[in-house]
Amino acid sequence: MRQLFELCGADRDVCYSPFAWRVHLCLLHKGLDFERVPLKFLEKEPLTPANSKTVPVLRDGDTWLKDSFDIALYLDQTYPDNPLFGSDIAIAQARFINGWLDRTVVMGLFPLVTADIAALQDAENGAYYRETREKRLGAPLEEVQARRDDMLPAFQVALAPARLALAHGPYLAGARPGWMDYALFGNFMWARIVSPFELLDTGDALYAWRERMLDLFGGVGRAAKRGFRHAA
Ligand SMILES: N[C@@H](CCC(=O)N[C@@H](CS)C(=O)NCC(=O)O)C(=O)O
Repeated sequence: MRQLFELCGADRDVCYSPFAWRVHLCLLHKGLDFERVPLKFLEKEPLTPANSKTVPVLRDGDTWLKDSFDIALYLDQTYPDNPLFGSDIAIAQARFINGWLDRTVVMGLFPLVTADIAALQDAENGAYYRETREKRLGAPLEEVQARRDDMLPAFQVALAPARLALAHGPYLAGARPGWMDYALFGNFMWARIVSPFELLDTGDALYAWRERMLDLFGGVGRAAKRGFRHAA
């Protein structure tokens, strides 16, 4: 049995964790079947076999894994066909990219949608989210998010390395998508599901890349349920 434990809002069909989306797409890339297990923030008990307090967690038979990067490495080691990375050098480079994603992209995106994420939670999970995240941000979520139009240009500039790479092929990994594409795209899935706020201009090479990514695997990203009201 293969299960992907992810994060959901009050509506269990609204699964938005950027890290879980990375793994979701890596599993599809490998052609592996899996069951999605949506969990709310405070539902930590199912994660204990992986010794984790965060999602994603992957259960692959008797093997329990945590951390999206370690899960991607495991998938390539265990199911070598159709590699996500391709070589030891690619893995080392991916570690650097993972750091950029987690520190620059996730941290840059989080303030832009932070109150929208709170709006998806039920009362108990919303209170947990607000308390932990307001401590992190040092201000009320709504106050931070109210400045998102001013913060957006800096976020778009921070994406420049990915934009430059797309001058050389349709995907960051080249002619076909790889871990790097899924890892960056997971963040756009996060934003798409939690918020109506548009991050990219239509003329941006990343906009066209995001459209291609939304179409992969039968359009799984495009079909994912969005949580905010008046969603298209
Ligand atoms: N480095 C981890 C990060 C995972 C992570 O931060 N997950 C968040 C959801 S996006 C989480 O589970 N948070 C639980 C909490 O805040 O209680 C990975 O790549 O999997």
